[in-house]
Amino acid sequence: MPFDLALYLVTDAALCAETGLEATVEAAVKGGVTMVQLRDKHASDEAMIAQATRLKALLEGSGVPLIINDRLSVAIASGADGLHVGQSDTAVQEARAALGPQAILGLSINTLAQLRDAPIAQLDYVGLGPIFATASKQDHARPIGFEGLAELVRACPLPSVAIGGLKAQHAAQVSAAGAQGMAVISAICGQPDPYRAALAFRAS
Ligand code: TZP
Ligand code: MG
Repeated sequence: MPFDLALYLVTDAALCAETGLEATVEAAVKGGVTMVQLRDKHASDEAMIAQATRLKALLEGSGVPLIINDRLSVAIASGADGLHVGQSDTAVQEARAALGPQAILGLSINTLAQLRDAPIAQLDYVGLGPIFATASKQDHARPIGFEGLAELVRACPLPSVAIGGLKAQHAAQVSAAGAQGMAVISAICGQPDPYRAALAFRAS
């Protein structure tokens, strides 16, 4: 499936609780979100498969891919379009072997050393960050700022998406650093109007 990293929504069930996860995703996609990642550190695999299946149905025909965070088995069982792994999750080679060549596979990168060690040929994109400290991810790595982002982008042969504390007002800096897009949780999840929150990114 072709993909566009421009505005990549990463979900947080707790933050989305008031609006509802599906309603949030639906509104955000109407507002211009181009990729959706289902991320849930607490749900059982079964609950996550059920949620992914609902999101996949909701996104049907939109051209917006559904990516699963961390859990290879959930990505496979739900028929999601891809998987995003961190440095200490399932190895990229193992994920690629299990998912096949068509799946969209992304990896989180925080340092040049991690980029050097990444199996680039097995990956479709990288997530670079965190740009800023954020309450949305526990024990996140050291923030890299826009200078760190630009340094990683220069060294990276793959499309990249910046993540961590990003708001619509940062769009120009992300694009100046050379990343293809922005990944966000709290700037859309838990906002009173996720449609307008997404629209704000596309307008800036
Ligand atoms: N990985 C690095 S920072 C982050 C993840 C999943 C959380 C981003 O959330 P927010 O609310 O957009 O800062
Ligand atoms: Mg992870």
